[in-house]
Amino acid sequence: MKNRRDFLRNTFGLGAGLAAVPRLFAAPQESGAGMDMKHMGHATQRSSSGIVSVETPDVSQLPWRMDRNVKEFHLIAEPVKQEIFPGRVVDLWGYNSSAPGPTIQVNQGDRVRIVVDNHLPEATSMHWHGFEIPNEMDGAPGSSQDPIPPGGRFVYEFTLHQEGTYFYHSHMAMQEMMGMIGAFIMHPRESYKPRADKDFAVIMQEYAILPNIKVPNSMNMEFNWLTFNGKAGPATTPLIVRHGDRVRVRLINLGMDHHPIHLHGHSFVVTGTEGGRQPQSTWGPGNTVLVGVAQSRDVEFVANNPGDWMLHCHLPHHMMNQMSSNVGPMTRRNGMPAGLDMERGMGMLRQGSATSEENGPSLGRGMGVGSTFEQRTSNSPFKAESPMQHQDMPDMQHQGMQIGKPEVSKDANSVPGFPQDAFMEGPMMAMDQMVDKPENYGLRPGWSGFMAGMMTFVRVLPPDKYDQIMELRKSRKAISQ
Ligand SMILES: [Cu+2]
Repeated sequence: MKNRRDFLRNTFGLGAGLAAVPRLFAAPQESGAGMDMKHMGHATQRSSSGIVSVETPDVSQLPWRMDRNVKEFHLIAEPVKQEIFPGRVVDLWGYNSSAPGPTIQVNQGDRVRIVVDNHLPEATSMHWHGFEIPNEMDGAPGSSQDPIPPGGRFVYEFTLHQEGTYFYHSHMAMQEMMGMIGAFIMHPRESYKPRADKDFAVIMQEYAILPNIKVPNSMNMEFNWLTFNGKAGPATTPLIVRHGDRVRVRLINLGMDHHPIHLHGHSFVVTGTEGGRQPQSTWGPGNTVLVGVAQSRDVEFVANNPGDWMLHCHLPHHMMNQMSSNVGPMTRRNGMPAGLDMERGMGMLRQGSATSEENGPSLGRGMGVGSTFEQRTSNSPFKAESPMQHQDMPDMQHQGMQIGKPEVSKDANSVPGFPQDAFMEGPMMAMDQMVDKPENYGLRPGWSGFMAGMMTFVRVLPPDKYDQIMELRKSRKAISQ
């Protein structure tokens, strides 16, 4: 892209800035019914009205059946085992065996019925976030309905006149922090203009789960597992697009933090919020969008820059896995410190000020251990007996990890602050084989050592490489069936 005018032309669809790129879909018919999603799988499909289905990498699509003129869906609220990272299976609560729950896609104007069964050990209630529907269908427990008791069922039914990126979630606050959310896409009657060639949804969640624990601490105020569609990098599945595609990414956030989502190598425009499509007059170029709690943001860009581009939350701690104050020091201190009581674990002060010398370190709170006054919580030089200190440590394999030798200088241990990323990012953490999948095919060897938390790729591929990955995906699916 040469200049801003080109950017506007490409991104706003104001001209043929991409004439050299072959169109891969037939010319659309702008009229026609909404999309038929009965047979939608992972691959993008375009309806007669020019609308493409939304892909939610790592999350399934919820099937539906027609009951006369009503689209009927079935959701089961239940405890789930979710592998958020290779080998890290945690106990979450979600829908239909996944957290986040499966994605629902409907058309503007649809009459929709959603049967919700509660297989949780406690009451729940399903809220349809941002839906303009009758009050008794809103899912607000105690006011618009009685909560659904364990073993109970509630049938929601409404007509949807809106369009945009919505979501469903439990309206019980602690259950939200156990994973209970799913995307709910309302396709417009007529395709948005300009039309997208690829449409993705990414749900952001966060959990506080200490090492060796499987259940999130939903009471915690700080989080050490950050996920895109239920996976932490490098287990996230890249978004695969063709060079020249117009791409829409729908970002949805439900948690305790706001996430500045940043895309490398491209400028995008924000085209929609949790309230639906925004008028073009509001679109301005950017590369980072703050997705606040309970918000969604649609961004669109023309994938005019080939390569594997990171898409990630830009909060540094949200690009890490299993962060807790004891993870770094654990490798070089004796044993693991015990957690503290809840108040101190949450960083609530009992005396003094937060910035005082004795309290300062405990601001790395949340996991409990960071609040232990007696222990150093800053990164500190290795102890003499630490195996990590051996610079000549041979490359080794540990549970499928590649574990290469990090590059550190000879005097590293004498540099205040060392280590920062030396043992948390890079060859030490690479696990390319463990996260092998068609979408990762052809990434630079060792790539996985630098991906964690809310990180994934937008892979802008030439047509032949794109087709190759789609073929791999198909054959992989055939094998697994
Ligand atoms: Cu974040």
